[in-house]
Amino acid sequence: MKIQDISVNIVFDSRACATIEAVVFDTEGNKFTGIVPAGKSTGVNEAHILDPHDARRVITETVSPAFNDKEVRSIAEIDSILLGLDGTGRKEQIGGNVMLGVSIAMVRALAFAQKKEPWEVIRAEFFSNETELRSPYIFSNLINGGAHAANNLSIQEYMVIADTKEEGVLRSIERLIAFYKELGEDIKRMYSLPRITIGDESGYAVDFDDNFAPIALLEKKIVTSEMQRAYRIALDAAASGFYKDGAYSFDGNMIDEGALKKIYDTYFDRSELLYSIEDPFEETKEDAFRSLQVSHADRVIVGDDLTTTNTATIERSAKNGAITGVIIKPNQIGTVTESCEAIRRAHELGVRTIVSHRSGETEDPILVQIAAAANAYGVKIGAPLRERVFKFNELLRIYS
Ligand code: 2PG
Ligand code: MG
Repeated sequence: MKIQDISVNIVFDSRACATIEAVVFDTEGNKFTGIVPAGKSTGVNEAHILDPHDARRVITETVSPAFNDKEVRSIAEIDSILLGLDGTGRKEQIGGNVMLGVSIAMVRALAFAQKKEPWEVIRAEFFSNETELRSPYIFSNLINGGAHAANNLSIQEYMVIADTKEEGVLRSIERLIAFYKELGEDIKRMYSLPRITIGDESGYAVDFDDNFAPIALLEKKIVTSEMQRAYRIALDAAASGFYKDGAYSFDGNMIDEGALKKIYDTYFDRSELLYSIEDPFEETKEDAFRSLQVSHADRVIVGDDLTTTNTATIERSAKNGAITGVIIKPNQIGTVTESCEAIRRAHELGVRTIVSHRSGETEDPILVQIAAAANAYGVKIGAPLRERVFKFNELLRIYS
């Protein structure tokens, strides 16, 4: 496939913040796009993001000329050109958002040229050992707190992990939608609310009695609706968001790391269905992650801000015993190639991979294609409402 040139549209994400859509044209006049989402609870080591207007200048002046009239054959080749144009670890020169938008659009261009789906092209290049197509667990964020909601919860996300394998993806999503709607009615009744607010990822965002109350509610609802075989519970504490000067702000108190660990211990003891906790401590406190993982070897501690989709960091944290699960967010690292390498290494180390959206999302569903290519353990895609539905729909296109 031969590239003609690359341009960019400034578009808006689900929080109405400006982001970029890279537009790649091949020499036959076909056009391919890639849109970049944005996080709010971001890790300090995430790739540098250029302001969309600067991104437009960089694409026009630097990136497009590098691809002009260029024959490209693989994702790795394209991404190595992008990485070469930047030359910095944190993508400070051309920006992680510029790289990712172009990288995604190029995957679509390659897929079109080969008359394949994006996941097939990604698989052929990075995951050729995967022979079957296994649908991922859906991590669906039904109750929002932390930076994603204006309520009293320190913990950012209360998710159900829906098993899609037994009943198939369509039936699982139908059931999840019904569960989500009923949960909203339950919360209204429980707290006598005339209406219910939702957060950035479409989960319910009301005040609760304390940070455990949403877990208790989900556990009870799963059991009463007889979904124990299909649903477990996952948290994303996103603890850097409620950490300041050595203490965590939790249930109205400032507490230290040891006290927070004890609280998580009781959560695991009180909730049989609680399976995983993402970023339980501030993002540099790897020892605390490890101590929680060691105490609960049958549960999964997940790195996100801790690991920022960086292969070397994932390897270090996994070898240290700090995590047995990891979040993969392409825009934390910058290119599709680096995201796939991170997944590949995680799988080699026996770490469960969960390919994730950002709280500021768009209509671009590439994360689902990457998850399908890799047979990732899970996809983390919010509650089944509003713009979050686009990722559910992409699952349906691939798996049903
Ligand atoms: C997270 C993400 C997505 P954000 O912390 O895992 O849920 O949030 O995109 O705001 O970083
Ligand atoms: Mg997270």
